[in-house]
Amino acid sequence: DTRAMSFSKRANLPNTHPLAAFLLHLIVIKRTNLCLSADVTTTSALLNIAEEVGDSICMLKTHVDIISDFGEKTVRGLRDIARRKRFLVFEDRKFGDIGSTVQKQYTAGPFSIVRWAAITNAHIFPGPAIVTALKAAAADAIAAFNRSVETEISVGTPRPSSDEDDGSFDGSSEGVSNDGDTTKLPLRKRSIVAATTIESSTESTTLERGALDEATAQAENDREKALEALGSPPLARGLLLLAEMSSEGNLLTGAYTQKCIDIARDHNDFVIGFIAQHDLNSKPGDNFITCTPGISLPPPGQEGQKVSGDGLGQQYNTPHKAIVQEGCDVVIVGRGILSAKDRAAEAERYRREAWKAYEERVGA
Ligand code: 5IU
Repeated sequence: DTRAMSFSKRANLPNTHPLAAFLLHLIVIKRTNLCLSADVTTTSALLNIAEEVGDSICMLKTHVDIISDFGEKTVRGLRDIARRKRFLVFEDRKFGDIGSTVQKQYTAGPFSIVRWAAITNAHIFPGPAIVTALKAAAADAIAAFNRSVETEISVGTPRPSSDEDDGSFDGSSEGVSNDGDTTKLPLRKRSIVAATTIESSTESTTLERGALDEATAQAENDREKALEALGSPPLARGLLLLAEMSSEGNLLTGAYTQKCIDIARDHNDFVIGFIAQHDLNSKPGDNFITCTPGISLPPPGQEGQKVSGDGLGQQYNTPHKAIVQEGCDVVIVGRGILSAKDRAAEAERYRREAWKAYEERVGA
């Protein structure tokens, strides 16, 4: 039963996707199961909020199609902050088309999401091919990236390490100057290991498992050391399936949600979890991460008050209800944090509440 299980234990279950294992370890070390929903419309607003709340989150959720000046600056800026503050980037793209189209939407166009977002999500109403198509596109993109790294290493021009160290990549050779250090071969090896894991799931993390366990165990005392031991995210991509929504009258219920679980089980080498309003792990072996939007807290000093919605269909629950009663793992918060006067302090308040709720659930 994953509800009563600690995140560290879940990270080490067999068949845990390397990216999921990384995220679970990160959550434990940073003591945060909070995801910020950064629904802002400019690059500078995005980078500012990422910088302000980065320490308090495990994941930052974007909607890149609302960023008016999206470009290389957005990608590089976000990558730098994510690497420094240690969080994963999740593009809330909600893919929902036939396989051939979503592959292009994932890898091409002005956004080329696969390059910079470790995690994205998809609806399953087009049928299971949406998952296999995105999985194949991710594997291709990673393989192409590895080939380019190999080529550059063999001709003695390794890519700057910053391009690989955070599990993001460019897919283009932009020839950024570097220190010319050709001894960085382990990068290539690591990348290749990671690429095979996207096909066959777990092999790569077992290698580092001992170190990771030690890292999470010592996180209590020395967070920085633990983060260092955790290292960079694997060069892998993961998908969340939209199993349930928070909005009033939505149609993602009953048999539809059940179908979503079936598809996730069939593809747990790529599907790392769900966007859902409650924990959907029910069979032995299920270890999906439940990420839950529609979360808010009453303002400080008004604890008894209920925040019910936004007048546009959104419905809210508290972190406590989502995590303890419904068994959700990661809470996704947008306006609750974005509209606060002190956004860093408000993110910390959400982080504390969500983490306390998790500890209550697992009896820590
Ligand atoms: N979001 C939801 N509910 C859902 C799904 C996605 O709110 O069921 I699927 C997104 C929309 C928005 C964020 O980007 O999560 C929630 O923002 P607020 O916390 O500001 O309501």
